[in-house]
Amino acid sequence: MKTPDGIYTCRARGNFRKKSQTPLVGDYVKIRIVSDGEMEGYVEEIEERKNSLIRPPIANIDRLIIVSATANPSPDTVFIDKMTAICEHNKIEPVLCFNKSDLQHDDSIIKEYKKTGYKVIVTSTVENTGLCELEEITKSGITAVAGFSGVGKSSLLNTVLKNEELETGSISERLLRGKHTTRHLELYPLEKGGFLADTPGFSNLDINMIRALELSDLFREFSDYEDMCRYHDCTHRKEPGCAIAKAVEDNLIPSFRHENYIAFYNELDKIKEWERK
Ligand SMILES: Nc1nc2c(ncn2[C@@H]2O[C@H](COP(=O)(O)OP(=O)(O)OP(=O)(O)O)[C@@H](O)[C@H]2O)c(=O)[nH]1
Ligand SMILES: [Mg+2]
Ligand SMILES: [Zn+2]
Repeated sequence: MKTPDGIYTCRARGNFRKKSQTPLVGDYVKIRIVSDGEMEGYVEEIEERKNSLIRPPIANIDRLIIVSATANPSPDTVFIDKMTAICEHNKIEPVLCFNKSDLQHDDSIIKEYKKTGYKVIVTSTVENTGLCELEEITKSGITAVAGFSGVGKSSLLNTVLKNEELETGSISERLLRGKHTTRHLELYPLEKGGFLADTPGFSNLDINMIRALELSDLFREFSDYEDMCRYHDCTHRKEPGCAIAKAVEDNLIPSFRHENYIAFYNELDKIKEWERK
């Protein structure tokens, strides 16, 4: 735990486990110092969280940069759209980053995402492009990254964190020896006051905490149209006179965003209230 007097190594006390509460990276906590010389203590209390995520497991962040690679591996809209919905649900600002723009790729997904209203940045740590924008976005507050393994999260953060050297590695190195992949989540301070969190890559995402009826509010670009649906209780799936479907037809909303919305809605609609996490 970081304190004005330095960093203390802390254990969580048993009473958190009873309350099934676990301290997360990013938590503000009260600690009891056990040994000043050894800089050891116990976490006594977790302050109320502004927000928290299950994946990556972090609390109190201001924004989440959802990192995809333009190629190798190619972007996955299901992952991106689940992640943006989870951010909206938790009132965390999502930023979409498409890295490895130096590789041969198809621009269409990037163009489509620009229609959603989310901030989109296109970067390459090889050609050093888009990195000023990344620096600008991360200069204040707490920023975490999320994305598949190998998309370049640690490489991107290294360009902003001038005096840290986060582990990075090629996909083949990773598969062969399991090396250079990020294994733990850590917050790194920036000179100007912000913090950056590097996180291990992951691909499976649960959206069970979201209710089907809430979902359309979590697709930001839908808000411009949904008041114009013929039925006020339109779920924007197959109803006649749906303004979302019309906006998709008019190329104002990406069709894959609407398709993902429908798939997520149908998935969430099947979940019983007591099954929710
Ligand atoms: N061509 C290209 N390769 C890149 C770029 N950025 C990173 N890489 C390479 O992609 C590989 C993976 O980069 P990492 O930064 O380790 O990826 P990561 O997202 O942190 O991966 P995990 O820690 O496993 O989640 C490395 O070999 C990097 O050199 C880029 O802009 N262009
Ligand atoms: Mg990494
Ligand atoms: Zn509708």
